[in-house]
Amino acid sequence: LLTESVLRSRLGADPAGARHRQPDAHKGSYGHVLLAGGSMAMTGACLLAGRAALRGGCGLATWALPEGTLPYVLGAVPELMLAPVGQGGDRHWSAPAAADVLRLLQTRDVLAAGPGLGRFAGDTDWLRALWEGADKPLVLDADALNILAAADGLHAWPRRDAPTILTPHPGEMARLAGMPTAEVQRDRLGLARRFAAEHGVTLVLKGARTVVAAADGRVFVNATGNPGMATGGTGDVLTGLIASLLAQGHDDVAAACLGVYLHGAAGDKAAAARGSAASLLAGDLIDAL
Ligand code: NPW
Ligand code: AMP
Ligand code: MG
Repeated sequence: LLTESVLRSRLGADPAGARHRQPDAHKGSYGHVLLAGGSMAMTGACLLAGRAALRGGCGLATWALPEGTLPYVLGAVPELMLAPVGQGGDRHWSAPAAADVLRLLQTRDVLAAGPGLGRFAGDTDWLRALWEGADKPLVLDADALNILAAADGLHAWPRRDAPTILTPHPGEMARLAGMPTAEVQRDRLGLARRFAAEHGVTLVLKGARTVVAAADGRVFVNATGNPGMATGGTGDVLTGLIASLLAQGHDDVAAACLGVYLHGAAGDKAAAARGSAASLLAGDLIDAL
């Protein structure tokens, strides 16, 4: 069970919850997150992930987005840097953009891909290029997981040398594992443990009582969070937060455990402040971080 006292020491926070920052720190000291995602109708996902990454403490965050969507997001999150990729005018991802993402990653510390991506021609090639080419920690969420599932799963894909975190909700897990959602929910712990070990990844199976499974067989259950978090965009916030913790040097299992704990705790704090879980917005979690 993920508890506050265990995680507080891992996070380097004092008893009041404040996180230590070196007095002579600069923005390069805390890592640079690269996000790849977004499409014309789902620009919010990476705006949320990017803001969550910065609130999570990383020094810099860049969002690689289809070039044609740039005018629609300029200034929405001023702290977030924007890197237009793909063919001129693209409002959705295209397969050649994988090379652009890998080029950007050379000067960043972690890649998180998937939020708001949608499906596009050549998407399996795109994801496979990132899977094989990214020599930094990789977080896959949302549509990246759906692409993975449609590509016949991970069986035929090589093991990655760098850490890999997958963050499916039960619907995405069902697609990945090739079973109905109800079956995923029947044995969340067992399924997460088997999947992580079989594929050599850290698996974050989201939903009430999120399960984190490490490739070495360890399994953690999170107790923070509330049903108010069942609202659009909260998963995108988690993706940005986990990427941020990776960029700051936490290993994959620690980043996943800390991320889900803090994400749920932020949801609880935000729901209490608002007085109603039902009114919670994903952005409230970011402010509560
Ligand atoms: P059902 O209905 O039970 O059969 P999808 P998505 C299931 C982006 N977003 N327990 C459930 O299935 C994302 O980043 C953009 C049980 C549900 O209907 C993605 O790119 C936003 N079942 C894209 O949208 C804000 C559960 O999964 C189905 C479950 C699509 O992502 C919103 C839905 O999953 C969004 O984040 C649970 N706890 N949770 C933006 N502002 O830009 C989920 N399910 O079909 O994969 O769609 O998650 O909305
Ligand atoms: P997503 O479906 O990708 O937007 O992710 C939803 C996020 O909200 C995940 O982090 C879930 O664990 C969290 N969440 C959704 N419903 C609940 C719930 N009933 N209790 C706690 N957390 C939840
Ligand atoms: Mg999601």
